[in-house]
Amino acid sequence: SPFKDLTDSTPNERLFKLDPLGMDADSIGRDFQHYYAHTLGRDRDCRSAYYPYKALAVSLRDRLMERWKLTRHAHDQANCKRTYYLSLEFLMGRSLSNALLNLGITDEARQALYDMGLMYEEIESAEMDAGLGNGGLGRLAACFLDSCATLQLPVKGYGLRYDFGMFRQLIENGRQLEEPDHWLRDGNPWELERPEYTQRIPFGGHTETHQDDQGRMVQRWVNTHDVLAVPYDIPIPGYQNDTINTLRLWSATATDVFDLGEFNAGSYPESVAAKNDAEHITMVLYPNDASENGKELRLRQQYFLACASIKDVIREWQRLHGEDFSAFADKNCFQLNDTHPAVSVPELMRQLMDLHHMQWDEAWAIASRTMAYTNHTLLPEALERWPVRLFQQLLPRVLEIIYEINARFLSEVASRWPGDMDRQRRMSLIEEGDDPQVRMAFLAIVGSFSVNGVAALHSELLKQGLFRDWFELWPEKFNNKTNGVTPRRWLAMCNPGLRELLDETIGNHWVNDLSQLEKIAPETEDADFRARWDQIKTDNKRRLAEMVGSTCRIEFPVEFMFDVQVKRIHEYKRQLLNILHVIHLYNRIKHGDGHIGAPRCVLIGGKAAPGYEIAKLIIKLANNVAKVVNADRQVTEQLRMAFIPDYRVSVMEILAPGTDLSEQISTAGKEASGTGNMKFMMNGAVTIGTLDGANIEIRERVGDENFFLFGLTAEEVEHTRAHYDPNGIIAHDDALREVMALLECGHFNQFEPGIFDSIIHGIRNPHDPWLTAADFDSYRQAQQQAAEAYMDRPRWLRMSILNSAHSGHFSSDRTIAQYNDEIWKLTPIAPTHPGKR
Ligand code: T68
Repeated sequence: SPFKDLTDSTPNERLFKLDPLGMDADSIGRDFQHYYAHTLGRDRDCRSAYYPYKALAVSLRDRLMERWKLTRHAHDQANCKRTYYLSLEFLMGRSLSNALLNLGITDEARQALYDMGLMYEEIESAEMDAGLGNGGLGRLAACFLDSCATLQLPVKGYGLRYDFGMFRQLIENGRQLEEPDHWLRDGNPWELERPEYTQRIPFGGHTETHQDDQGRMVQRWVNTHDVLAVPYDIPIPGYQNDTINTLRLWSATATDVFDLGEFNAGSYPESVAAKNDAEHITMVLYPNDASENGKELRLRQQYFLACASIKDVIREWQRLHGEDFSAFADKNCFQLNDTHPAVSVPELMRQLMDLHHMQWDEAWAIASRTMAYTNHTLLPEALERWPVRLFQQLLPRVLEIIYEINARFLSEVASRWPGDMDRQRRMSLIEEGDDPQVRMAFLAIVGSFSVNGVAALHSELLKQGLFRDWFELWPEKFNNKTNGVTPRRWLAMCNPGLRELLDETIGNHWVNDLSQLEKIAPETEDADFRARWDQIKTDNKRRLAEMVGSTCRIEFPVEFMFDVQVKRIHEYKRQLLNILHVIHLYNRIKHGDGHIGAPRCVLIGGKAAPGYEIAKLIIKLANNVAKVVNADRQVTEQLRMAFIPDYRVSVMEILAPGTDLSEQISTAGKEASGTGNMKFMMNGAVTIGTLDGANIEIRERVGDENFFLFGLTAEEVEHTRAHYDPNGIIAHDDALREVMALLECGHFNQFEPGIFDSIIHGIRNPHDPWLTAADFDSYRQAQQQAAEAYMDRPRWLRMSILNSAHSGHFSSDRTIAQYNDEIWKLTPIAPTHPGKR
């Protein structure tokens, strides 16, 4: 200890009794100046926006820091139950504006900068997105953390600190190129390294049986190659409530920097090999959003997260309770974000038994009462299964425990359904075959007291399909938690114009009670209110158009309807259907149709997994169609199209407020929930969509007349498969036939013959799983209705206002309140900040 005398409290008092930092423009400005000039050492010659960003970020971090400690203190004092949100992905985006909003000092900081001659907007955009996630699943985790802090729930996020996040997407000649996202290059002012909480993570080796002190036979995992997990903490501020929760991200390093023996022998690569191997674990995020990749490194990442996080939780437990684990299950809950951290089930068993000397039954009673599992997909290709041989090599002790869990579980199945061997085979955690596999979803269900889907339809389909046997066995485990998004980032922060109108009309309590938006519904009948709504939307469209103009070099006129589809590129999401519709409109205009209903700007954006060839080809098609459309003066009077490169959180913050029509057009039964749909709705976009995922609940809330519905239902999709005849459909549908003819004659690939053949064959294939042709006509009609509605200004404005008004249900505050009421059962803790008194 650096302290002279620990019994004397004087040095501690001096060190830790700090005056609360000022939250006014002057105080913020003074700190900013100090960091800018003294810490960062910049002067008036510096033209980069990065250093002002950094100076402001650090000034804010100071203000978060004091509240952060108080929150930790309050949680310790309360000895409360806690939840840990385990996720391989947290798609945080930028933190600066969010920190300002949640600290309640947006205006003060802007004023401080203004006084120094700086522009906030420039400084804000100097921040890199923290892109530690693929899409919906990772962004959901980020929204959940915001809501947990806002509801003052003691919830901690655990994830990985990837050196490289989601790749950066460049478009060259219409095709996607991937570049590494080196987001940490200039440092990350929001993180706090905590080397004192480093954990040791074992890999490899083998197991052996030995006798413990009490003469019991126990297993030992020996000869392991260990890797260190170093935590980095990120503050998660609640909305103006002095609560700061924590996101703890683990970074991998070697136990030794290099092997001095190898170095002295002149073997330099060998001397650092172990370090490189270790650091590979958290080097890069796997960029697949909907297919397992079966790579050893991915399993290493999963175990690394599970082992480090559980050790960390147990370390904290021991700090407060010593070796007494009797109340552990009452005080701790792990929420598994999909099966990616499901190895936590056997890992908690391992730590309780091997490291804390518990017997199986005692350990199982704890583990199976602490874990809860959220499923995010029904797509079979996304269901994780790991080869048993990989487990054997990498995690031999964990595999033994999985076998034991399975043996005990299967005997439970046998006594419930005697002789039903087929059921035992179906439900086994191990899928037999030439290369036996561990079924991670089943492991998660066996080990959890709660299993939930992410929208009503999805949760129903889980019970009837994928998890049918399990629902029959344990119906009480299954529940639904319809997703939500945070209204702080996705309304208050990204749409300041609308925030002001809402504050003026209904006060500002909607920011953490979004159901209050209902109060603006009557305003639809007020022409002045509609005019202001219109003005705000138009301003937001201008901002969107500026971004499209500067990144795609295509002009989007604000009078046109802005029709937007942004999400990962996947066949089931049917960006192709959207493109076919653009080709249809183009074809009508070229045939002299002087009026396609409403002039339109179609915007598509999203990343394709690097190995997903068809998805990459869909991007190429979108770009080629856009090129033909935008090059034709006759067409651009009514129709324009752009593909926005490198779609990410900070891009959505511009898109959601400026969108008129939100495209949510997945094949019914395939999109578990969708969350982009909610962000658009909140910001007054009208949805064109299928009865899929949360679209169904969106339509229920907003009313049929304010939603453009089309397409087969999930049930009809399943019935259609048996007798699907896309070529018959194409032959009988003039519009679709002409679209296909344009595609097939190479009109959009004149100098690149044949490149779209696989897409064309896909549409014409009777086994097309996504039934694109089946929904085309109904989609075209719904689009026509949307265009007509758009041209009726008062009608469209009413629809737009009502979409916002009824979006309250889709706040992640509501979702998290339900997780807490029905799964976690945590008590909110309110810390008090001395600055408040
Ligand atoms: C999404 N899933 C669902 N997965 O597709 C979406 N998968 O409907 C839902 O709204 C969202 O989750 C939130 O519940 C994903 O985003 C992944 O990103 C993913 C990543 C790795 C492996 C598998």
